[in-house]
Amino acid sequence: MNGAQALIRTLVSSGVDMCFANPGTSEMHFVAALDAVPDMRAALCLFEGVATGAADGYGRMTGRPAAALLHLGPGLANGLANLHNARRARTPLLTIVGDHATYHKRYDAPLESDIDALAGTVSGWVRRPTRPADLSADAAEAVAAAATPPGGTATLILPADVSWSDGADPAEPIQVRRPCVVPDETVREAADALRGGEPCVVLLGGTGLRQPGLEAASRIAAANPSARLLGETFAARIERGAGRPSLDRLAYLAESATKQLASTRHLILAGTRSPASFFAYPGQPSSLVPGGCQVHVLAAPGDDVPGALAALADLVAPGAKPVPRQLSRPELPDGGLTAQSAAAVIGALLPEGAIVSDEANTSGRWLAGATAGAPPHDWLALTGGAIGQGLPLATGAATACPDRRVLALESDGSAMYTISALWTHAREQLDITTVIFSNSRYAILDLELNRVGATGTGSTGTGSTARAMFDLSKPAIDFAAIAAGMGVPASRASTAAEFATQLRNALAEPGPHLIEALIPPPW
Ligand SMILES: Cc1ncc(C[n+]2csc(CCOP(=O)(O)OP(=O)(O)O)c2C)c(N)n1
Ligand SMILES: [Mg+2]
Repeated sequence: MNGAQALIRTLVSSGVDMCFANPGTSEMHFVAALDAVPDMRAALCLFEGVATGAADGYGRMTGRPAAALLHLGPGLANGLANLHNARRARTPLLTIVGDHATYHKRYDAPLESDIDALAGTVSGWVRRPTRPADLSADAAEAVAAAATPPGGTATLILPADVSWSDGADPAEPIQVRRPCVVPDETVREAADALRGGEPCVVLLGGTGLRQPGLEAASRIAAANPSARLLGETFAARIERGAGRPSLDRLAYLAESATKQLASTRHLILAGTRSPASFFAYPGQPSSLVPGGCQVHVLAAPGDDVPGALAALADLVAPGAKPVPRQLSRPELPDGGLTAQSAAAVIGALLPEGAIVSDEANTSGRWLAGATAGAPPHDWLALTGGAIGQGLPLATGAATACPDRRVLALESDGSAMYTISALWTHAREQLDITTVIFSNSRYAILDLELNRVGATGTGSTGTGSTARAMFDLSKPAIDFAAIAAGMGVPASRASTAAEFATQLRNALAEPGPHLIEALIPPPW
């Protein structure tokens, strides 16, 4: 059989059976082989950043890699920002980048570029098999590399002639090692810190944010009054809502995070790294760890984080029970639509088992509080700060979990980066309701302009060239029209009541919907 067929058979037997693709000529034999191996599903994405973000969403929800099929260096480059977000989320993900035939590369044809260099920025594993006989074994290794805890992106560069030539056979899957068990002495060190009675924060991340880890952490906090729990600021996936322990997140703004951590003497890290300010600001510290605070790494992201938390709970909270959040929803609000009233509507209507893709940016300020007591749901955040993640991520999550409702909460500026994801929502008839928080600004940048101290340079007034760089109102972006143009039924809401009616209807109907929530900017 040819390389492409053997490759796809190897992927399927290794557990990779979903491919988000934007192919070109060099990938034609891969595309043709999809007909020969019907167990591999494929979804067409109209921009590579949609394909990579969708593979991220799929991997976050299944724990298994999806493949993103991309076209040479430029295709990979278009997908890099969401591969960066996936790397930060530690999502298992397989990138397959088609390349020129091996013998063609030296002619420096127009699409020739340094794919290895691009792939190296996001992948710990990059390989370019040069013979069909090697391709399947390399593919099995690529899947294993992507799935090895804590998870990451592996890139298989696929020369066109390796894909089209005969002489390939499928390879056996490679067993992936389990997360590392944390040594007893590491757990004891954290237990000593907790028993000392000084103010302690347990900072949870990665797999520590699923129910078993949260329950163990909740036991620890219940039995140790000096201990507080916090979740990392931008988590790949949190299981939250009624029946699960609730968790405050470390704040995005360094000023607020510094207050949250002030007076902490011991910071116990479980599945995350030592916290740092998102950006540097003149005169502000980069590390968020307060002076005099000792950092204890209970579990690194590739470790058995829930196991380490359970072992710690058994030492310092033997009889304690986790404290589940009670079901409580906000009242449906009246009046004008604002980010705050929209959050209350979402909290009031969020369905059980929903998956939320959160790229609401400044409009998301009230969402955590409004949804904390909603029925159980998953929350997926923007992990790497590269905007344009939310709509693709929703694509992948909905593909992975067809029996669950997906809610994409999107700010307007971010939505525009990868807006063509809506077309894939429609083409695949995915159960995704997209809410666009249309504040007609890059609102966060109004704030950041002040925070970095750039306002002393003449860029203050609303009529200034600098402020105009954040204005999305001239011309106004008509998201309802854009969505309708891509086959997604859409509506606009300018009062809280309209928004509630439209959201309720959208969540009750199958297939994709978009609601453009017309809200004022936050400042
Ligand atoms: C890939 C990428 N490009 C640019 C930026 C810089 N950036 C951060 S926030 C932002 C604007 C966000 O505006 P919007 O999505 O409308 O959210 P709002 O601030 O209005 O809530 C930009 C351009 C980024 N973070 N990532
Ligand atoms: Mg905006």
